Amino acid sequence: MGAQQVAERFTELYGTGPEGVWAAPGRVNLIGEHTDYNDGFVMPFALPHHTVAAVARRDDGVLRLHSADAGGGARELRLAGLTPGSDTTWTAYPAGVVWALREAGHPLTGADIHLSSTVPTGAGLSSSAALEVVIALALNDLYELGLPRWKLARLCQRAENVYVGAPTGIMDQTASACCEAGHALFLDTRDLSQRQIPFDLAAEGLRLLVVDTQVKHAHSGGEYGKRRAGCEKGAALLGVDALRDIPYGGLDAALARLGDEEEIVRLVRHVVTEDERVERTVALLHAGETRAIGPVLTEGHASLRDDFRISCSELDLVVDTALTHGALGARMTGGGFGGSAIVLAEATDIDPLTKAVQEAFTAAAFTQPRVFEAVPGEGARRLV
Ligand code: GAF
Repeated sequence: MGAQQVAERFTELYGTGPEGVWAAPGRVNLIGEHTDYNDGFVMPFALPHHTVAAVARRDDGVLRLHSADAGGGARELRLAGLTPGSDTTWTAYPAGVVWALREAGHPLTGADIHLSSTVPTGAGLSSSAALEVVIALALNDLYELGLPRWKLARLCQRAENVYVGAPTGIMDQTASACCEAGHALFLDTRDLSQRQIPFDLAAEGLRLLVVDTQVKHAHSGGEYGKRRAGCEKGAALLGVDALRDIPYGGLDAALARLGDEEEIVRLVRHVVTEDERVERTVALLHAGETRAIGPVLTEGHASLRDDFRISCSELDLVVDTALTHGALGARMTGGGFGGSAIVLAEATDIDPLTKAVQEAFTAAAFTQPRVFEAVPGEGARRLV
């Protein structure tokens, strides 16, 4: 839905026009999975799919929220009554951002908000971060808070961790807030330093597909938190602040020190090797060897499947089918337990490869996946 339609719907709902309209995208993570809460490296890029918000300030301590994608009328909340853990519906995300901004000392007095999104939900493509970041950016502009993008991302993460109760890292919010069109974002999640890496696959005759398996996932469920707790236990056993501090060259020695802690060994091995894969991907792209990142992506999938154990039959089927039909590389993307896979392939192989994946899903009696091409889009921005 375009900015004008969202603004018109806002006017129908609330009786007056919005003060502005903003957009924030979902993301695909090229490589660097479950490294962000280990202070490691990630490399997402923004999708063209985004969440649009029409917003106007209020001065009576009331927050009204409406979404074109959820049933029902506008939900009305009192700012003074916003309480972490009190809301298990979609409104917890925008309300959580308002809560986090106020808790950080920013004197918001209320808002009317209407939202509309094209980011698929539960697909591992960061619909939650898009929702948080669009609200943060709109309120930052309207209330003239002057917060830099990385800080907005941190506040959105706090909303998700504390208000919503999902123990996620900083990647998705930073991707939505800071990505640039035509680039992937190389982010060091320890200090949030960033490099925009040119990523123009079409110019090289390549394409990248997103295959949404339609298997829904949720990070407030226990498995994501268990992996995170396991990584933190690994860091504590090894005497480091975070697994980022285990150098790739010191991995074998670190694993030997973990002895018979088999599960921790697997988690540590994934995180340390995944950080190395991100650095290798950056080096290959820098050297103009884009095709050579394919096998790195595939290695990443094997590590997530066998060591981190967060893949599922549908994701494995996408990866295996794509590879046997000529893909250069393929992996699950995002938090796992369902969601989406990405496939890097020659442009000329895309149609037969897509057909092969669809046929494999039919043969396995799985729900048909949603397949689309991902081209790095713009980060969050004001539209009107
Ligand atoms: C989810 C989380 F929100 C991110 O912080 C990150 O941990 C990702 O899973 C896995 O890389 O998207």
